[in-house]
Amino acid sequence: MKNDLYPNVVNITNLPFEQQQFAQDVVQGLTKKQKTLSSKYFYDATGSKLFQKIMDLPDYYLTRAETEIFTYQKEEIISGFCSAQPFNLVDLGAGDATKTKILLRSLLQRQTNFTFVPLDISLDALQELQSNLALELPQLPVVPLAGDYFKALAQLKRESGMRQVIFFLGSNIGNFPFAEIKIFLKKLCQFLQAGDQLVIGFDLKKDPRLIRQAYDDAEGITAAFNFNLLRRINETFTGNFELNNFQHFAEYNPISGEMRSYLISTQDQEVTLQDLDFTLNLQAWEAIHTESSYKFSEAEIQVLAAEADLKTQLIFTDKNHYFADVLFSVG
Ligand code: AVI
Repeated sequence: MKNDLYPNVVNITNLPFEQQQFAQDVVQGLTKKQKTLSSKYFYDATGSKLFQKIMDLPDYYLTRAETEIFTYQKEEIISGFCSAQPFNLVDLGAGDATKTKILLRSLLQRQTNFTFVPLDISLDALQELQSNLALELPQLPVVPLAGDYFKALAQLKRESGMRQVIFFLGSNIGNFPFAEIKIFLKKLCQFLQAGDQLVIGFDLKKDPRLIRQAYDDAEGITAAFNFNLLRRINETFTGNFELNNFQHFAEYNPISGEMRSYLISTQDQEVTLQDLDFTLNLQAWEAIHTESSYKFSEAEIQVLAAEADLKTQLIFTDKNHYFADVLFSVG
């Protein structure tokens, strides 16, 4: 029996609530002519561990470049947003907040009046971060918020005279479909007022070979990260994706700046997701698009900012000019 709300999915209402959106997205994505799966489902416990490993890989330059920016330019970054007025430092998608902690230490040394608000979809990651901060920076005021970015931001209290400084690091902005970046920034601005600020991490356009290598690393960790999505679907919906019948493939388009990752079916095959009464037929060499990671030029960043009515205040880059953390002001 089909469900009116989710016409492509059978018996979806029998699934636990948190799996219903996942089920709908999987079936809709795999029913399209050009098949897709959303990269937002990479991050279960195994996927998050694999992403931690990716961030330490020699080929994945992004984390090193942004850490370099934070390490060597922390005082300049802090001077760009710090004020005598109290503020919330909101870390969107905080994870383990490794890079943010570099600034938090300096802010505490300066005896700044601020509250750290890590915001993450994963409650587990937030709890781990909170206990870690209690040990490492016991004097830091922390108000963690769990959930979807905008739902969690809506809960954020703004006492009178308080400013918001929002961090969105790690090139997470690059994982939105390009048309949605502008929409995301505009939506974010709805939570902000004149005087609030944003720090966004952008991966910059560079030698295409370097970019491609970062998403198809020599150790095969990114491939495992991509395959984990099929493993997660098998586990969640009693599926029979045979991982050996797929290939990880990554290609970069130097004009659009889009780094695309795929899972390619290496043979004709039929896959069943039992819990969803869903059967998928794949032809040999048919591709499932699993992730886009956009790269930007500084000019493109300026255009995006102008479209969202943000004013570019300062641009910080690493010595290789691989990555940029940009400080914007609102209003
Ligand atoms: C989380 N995000 C910014 C990473 C990226 O670079 O797009 C995810 C990732 N995918 C493959 N490697 C890393």
